[in-house]
Amino acid sequence: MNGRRDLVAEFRSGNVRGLARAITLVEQRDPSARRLLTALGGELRRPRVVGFTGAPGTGKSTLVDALVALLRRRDRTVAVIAVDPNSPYSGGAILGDRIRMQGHALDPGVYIRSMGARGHLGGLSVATREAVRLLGAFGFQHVILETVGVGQSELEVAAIADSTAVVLTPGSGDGVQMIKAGIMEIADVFVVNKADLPGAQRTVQEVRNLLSLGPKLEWRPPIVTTVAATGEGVEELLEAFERHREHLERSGEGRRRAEARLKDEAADLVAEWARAEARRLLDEDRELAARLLRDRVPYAAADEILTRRLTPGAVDRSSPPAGRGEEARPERS
Ligand SMILES: Nc1nc2c(ncn2[C@@H]2O[C@H](COP(=O)(O)OP(=O)(O)O)[C@@H](O)[C@H]2O)c(=O)[nH]1
Ligand SMILES: [Mg+2]
Repeated sequence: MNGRRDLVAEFRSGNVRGLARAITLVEQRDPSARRLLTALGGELRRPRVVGFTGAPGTGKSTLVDALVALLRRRDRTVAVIAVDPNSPYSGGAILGDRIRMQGHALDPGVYIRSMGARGHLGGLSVATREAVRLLGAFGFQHVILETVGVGQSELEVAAIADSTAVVLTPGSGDGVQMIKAGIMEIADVFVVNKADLPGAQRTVQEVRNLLSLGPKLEWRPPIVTTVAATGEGVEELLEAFERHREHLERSGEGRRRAEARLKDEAADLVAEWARAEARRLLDEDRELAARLLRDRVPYAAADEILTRRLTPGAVDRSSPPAGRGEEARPERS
């Protein structure tokens, strides 16, 4: 129940607990997080953000761990967020990852946590973007996003990151799956990890063939082979990210993506708010609910909610209007 000043002061003090609390508030979609982000407005520095996606077990966490170690050897600070849309749990890393990442546990230049969905439909990508913003404001130079679960998170992480690596392993033969899932499009870099296992070169060739089927783009995603377990190839991976970053700057694609990200985020915030408001009105306004049930189709009710609530300033007007349902939680404290 700390007030806004405390939260801002705690965050600015550089204490990692302030950062952790702020990210938890963001994750809970607590309005005080938005007030913190607004207060930090002038201090927001965009960190370099890379994302890792790929099937479970391909070695993403091991790779991320090796990349963190490399960045630390170069005196860069780095935060890792494990994004798990299927998990209601959060606040700590998945057990296996936590054990692996323990080498960095006492290093203040490294921050690691996972973020789960906590039942907020669509809220995870809004929350992840805000967490990235907080990490940048806190001073982290790099942020690494790792997808934990499978599903939507691949595309969401790719939409947030500057550069996205798709991690494959030898013999996984999932080329067709990748095309189906739209994974080819989101890869800025391909990683064939576990190159110590047989078949790595064949997998590289498969990806090369798949790429040659696609449109000729200005940026041809490089294919980097790694052995995450020993750190082999991780320097090359970092170089590939750097080259992609230079391409983004040179081509104007980086600016285009940054603009798209902001538009996405604004639209997501409106959608998130509107959905919560609509649910609240439908739960609280008995007449509205009765009419909806009588209509048997939702269109008139949806229209009415829009005309009642979609007025200028509504997004910031967090006090609930007339009709006090017991479920209504005051958003202002
Ligand atoms: N042989 C081999 N095994 C690896 C390599 N990288 C990771 N692994 C192993 O693959 C398993 C899954 O790794 P993990 O990083 O948890 O995969 P994630 O689910 O994609 O995060 C673990 O047992 C790792 O030790 C590698 O380069 N070679
Ligand atoms: Mg993992």
